[in-house]
Formats: sequence, structure tokens, C-alpha cells
Amino acid sequence: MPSLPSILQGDIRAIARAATLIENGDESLLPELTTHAGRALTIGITGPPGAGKSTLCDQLIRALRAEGKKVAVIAVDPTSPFTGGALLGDRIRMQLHHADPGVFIRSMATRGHTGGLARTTKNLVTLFDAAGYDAVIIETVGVGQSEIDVARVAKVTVVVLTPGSGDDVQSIKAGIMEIAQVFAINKADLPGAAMLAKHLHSESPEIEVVQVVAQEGKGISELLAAIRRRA
Ligand SMILES: Nc1nc2c(ncn2[C@@H]2O[C@H](COP(=O)(O)OP(=O)(O)OP(=O)(O)O)[C@@H](O)[C@H]2O)c(=O)[nH]1
Ligand SMILES: [Mg+2]
Repeated sequence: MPSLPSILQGDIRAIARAATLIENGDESLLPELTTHAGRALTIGITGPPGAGKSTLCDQLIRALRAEGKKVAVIAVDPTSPFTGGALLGDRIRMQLHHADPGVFIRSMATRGHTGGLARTTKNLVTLFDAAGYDAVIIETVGVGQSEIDVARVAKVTVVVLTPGSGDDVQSIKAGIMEIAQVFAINKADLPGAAMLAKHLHSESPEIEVVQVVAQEGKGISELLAAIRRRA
């Protein structure tokens, strides 16, 4: 059992051991961790497969690190046929941050967590928050109810959409549209981004709409500002 003081001091090995316990359903550390949590900015990133969630996540990490913030990432490994191929790319990109002690990345398989994934994610967020991470980012693919539940764990949920996905917007509306505090229209280098932004803004004026080009790091500071307005 990792000691509470070592977790609170940010000892990476202690945090990793605690994360494993939590993923195995052990909640014995939670009461004490909870008393030390509550400071972190928690950000959910969700959206359809291929929208650019991982690229965006990578850019948010960079932006937060540039401010000197410590960042923890929970990547919910979708183990779906859609996204299986993208995981390798994700790992390679994320590995760039593995050399940085200010970034802690945890991939979590959805398998074996039926019904309990949201709870496990919430507990991991509490762990990282208590351990002194300034921001905790949760990345999920927004296609199923469990992913929606996971996104809800975060204070601010960013739904990533792309131009030209009008049909997708309609089809996913019932699911993930109303959990958003912020819409990130990614791939704004492609045609139709401004129109989609206008459409979303007129339909949901209470939700922040930000255009980004994650691949080029454009619009990231505006996105971070929008996230902070909703935190
Ligand atoms: N044109 C353009 N392409 C982008 C942009 N951001 C990401 N992409 C590309 O979109 C593809 C998917 O990006 P990912 O970040 O893997 O998307 P994802 O949403 O994490 O994908 P899954 O995890 O498979 O759901 C990659 O080929 C990226 O290079 C962008 O701003 N503009
Ligand atoms: Mg991804």
C-alpha cells in the first residue's frame, strides 16, 4: 500500500501504485485523498472517432506545461474496432511527454469496468488532484453511454467536432451534445468550420464555441481560456 504522504508529495511511483489499486476497485485510500483534493482543473475531452481528440489533448498538455502546470491524463482506451488503430499513434505522441516528470499519463482499458468505469475514473481524478496535479484531462471516445458518464466526471467537458460532419452532429446530438460546456471545432483548416461554429452558437448560445487547428497548435490558448471560464 503506497503511503499517503508520498502520494501527497507527488511521488510518481506511489501515485502509480495507488492508480493500480484504484483501477482494481480498491477505494481504501479515497476518504483521505478526497480531503486533499478539490484544486485541480478537470477537463473531459470527448467526440467522435478521428475528430482529433488526442492531438488536441497533446496541445493542451503543451499549453499547460508552458505555464508550469502539472498535468495528469487519463486516456480511456476504447478497445473498439473504430479506434484500435489509432492507439499506437496516441502512445507515440503521448510518449513525448513521458520524459516530462510534470506529466503523468494513465491509459485505462474499458474492458472489465462495465458499469464501474465512471466511478474508477472519478477516483483516479481524486488521486491526481490530491497528488498535486493542476489539471487532469480525461480523454474518451464519445460514442457510448459509458463514455458519456466518464466525460461527466470532469468539471468542464469539451466536445470535439469537425467541419463537414453535419450528419455526425445530428446523429450524436442525443448523446454527447448536451454534456458540453465547450465545443472545440477542430480541423478548422478545412472548409465549413465557421459555418459549423455559427450553427452551434445559434443552437446552443450558452455553450462556448472555439475553432482550433490542433495539428498546428492554433486556437489552443483561446480554448484553454474558454475552458477556464466554465471551470
Ligand atoms: N486537417 C487537420 N487534421 C487534423 C487536425 N487535428 C488532427 N488531425 C488529424 O486527424 C486524425 C485523427 O487525429 P487524432 O488526434 O488521432 O483523433 P482522435 O479523435 O484522438 O481519434 P480516435 O482516438 O481514433 O477517436 C489524425 O490523422 C490527425 O493528424 C487538424 O487540426 N486539422
Ligand atoms: Mg485518440
